[in-house]
Amino acid sequence: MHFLKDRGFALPSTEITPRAVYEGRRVLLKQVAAGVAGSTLAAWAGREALAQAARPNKLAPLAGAKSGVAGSITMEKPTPYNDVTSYNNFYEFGTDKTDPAHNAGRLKTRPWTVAVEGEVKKPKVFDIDELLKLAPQEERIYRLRCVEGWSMVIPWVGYSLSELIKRVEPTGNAKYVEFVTLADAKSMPYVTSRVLDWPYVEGLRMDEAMHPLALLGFGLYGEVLPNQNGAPVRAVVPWKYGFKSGKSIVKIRFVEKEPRTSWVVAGPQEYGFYSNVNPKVDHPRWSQATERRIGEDGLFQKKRPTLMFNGYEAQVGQLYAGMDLVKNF
Ligand SMILES: Nc1nc2c(c(=O)[nH]1)N[C@H]1C(S)=C(S)[C@@H](COP(=O)(O)O)O[C@H]1N2
Ligand SMILES: [Mo]
Repeated sequence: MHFLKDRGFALPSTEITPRAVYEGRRVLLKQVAAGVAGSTLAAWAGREALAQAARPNKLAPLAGAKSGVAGSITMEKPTPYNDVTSYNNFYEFGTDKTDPAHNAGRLKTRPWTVAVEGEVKKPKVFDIDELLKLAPQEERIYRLRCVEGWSMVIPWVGYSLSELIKRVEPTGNAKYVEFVTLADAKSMPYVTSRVLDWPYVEGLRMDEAMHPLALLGFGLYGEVLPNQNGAPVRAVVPWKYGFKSGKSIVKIRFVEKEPRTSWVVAGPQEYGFYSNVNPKVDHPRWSQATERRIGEDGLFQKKRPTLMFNGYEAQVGQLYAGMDLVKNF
């Protein structure tokens, strides 16, 4: 099943995910029968080995007080640390799920600055250590639902993005926020590839960005972010598909027009700007009705139903009142 890997460069990410994983056991068994599942199983076994490995060395502690933001602590069981940090999407480091864990060690997270600019009264280049202390760090336990059909539960450490936004004072022209992430060919082997349009760009409408659940994340499991999870700072937007949550941010721009985000550029029929988790709107190539929870069990774990807005409907539903969510997918 070599071909999946070889075709990787020509296709959007989701095609790279072993189909058997998201289509379930029935398809996998069919493929086993056809003799093509070898590398799917090998990839899965390799990832399992990484996930089971003892934690190498702990990262610097980053304490977060339990958040009081409504809906910010899910009662679901957090995904084990080793799964959260060994099954990743961070295409700058490769397209296999274990590539980021293997390759992101080269990323240098100090010195690091985040330029906040555009339609704001107080533009500023923040040093990462200043940004870390801008507001009290909180622990938020969020579900993360990838557009590929898997999910995790991650105890993040960070603070509401709105804390930063308030301080830079957006002008009346600021309608959207654009996140630009690092594209450094020296440390990121895939930014010279054509997998995506680099740098990785994502964006939110201003009211979405101001929602208290939208997080600027600096850590997980009480420690600073591992590089593969987007160190030293990333966005975490729990009601949207995972790709909206850009990793290793270097620039935050306030703009008037909807940003041209990397995934919309890559496949506008498949990835919309809104990307709200929605079990009723299928991806053109697969259903979004269910998801596989990483780390819970083996490859044959029963799927869970996917929830509207990833379970955050009570908190964020109002942002989309009156909008056609099939058109604005
Ligand atoms: N810069 C950057 N950010 C990114 C990605 C990426 O490839 N590059 N992948 C996205 C996708 S598809 C997902 S599902 C989440 C995964 O976050 P995690 O690996 O920490 O679980 O990161 C998102 N942020
Ligand atoms: Mo994703």
